[in-house]
Amino acid sequence: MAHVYLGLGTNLGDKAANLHRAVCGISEKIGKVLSLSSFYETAPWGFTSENSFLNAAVCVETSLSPWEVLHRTQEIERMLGRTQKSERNVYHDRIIDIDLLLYDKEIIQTPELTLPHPLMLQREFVMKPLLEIASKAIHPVLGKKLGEIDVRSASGMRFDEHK
Ligand code: PH2
Ligand code: MG
Ligand code: MG
Repeated sequence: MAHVYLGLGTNLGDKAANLHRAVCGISEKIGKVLSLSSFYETAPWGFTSENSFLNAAVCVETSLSPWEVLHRTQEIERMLGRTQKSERNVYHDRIIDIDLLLYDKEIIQTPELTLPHPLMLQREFVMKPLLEIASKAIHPVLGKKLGEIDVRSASGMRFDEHK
């Protein structure tokens, strides 16, 4: 069994309901949800929108591979009505977004999947909920517990420095 941390975000419709539905889908299709963070209202990051976000993080125990987890999260996104995918950091409003943040101590760099999530340390909307449930989880690239990483200085790092 592996532990996978997922980041959830939504900025359309009934956002709390969207997060709850995503957590249900995750427990049905990916594995046992061991922890769920609080829901955080956050300002859109990296694009302009009138719609604020609700963000959360979950820890899931799974027997699936990272790629199977990725495909299942995409299925759940489609099930909840997501149509558009972000491409090359051009973001859109969305019903639900489920991102893989950490999968045990796996370091993976493929066009389809990068783990740990290459932008997680730069994003307060990811780190706030994640630190609530995973301050003792290890960031395998930095070799440190998340709670021991100086997120302020890490957020100044360039994308490819901790890829
Ligand atoms: N997700 C993005 C881009 N910007 N901003 C906030 N506040 N929350 C998000 O989940 C988010 C974002 C890309 O997936
Ligand atoms: Mg995302
Ligand atoms: Mg995504």
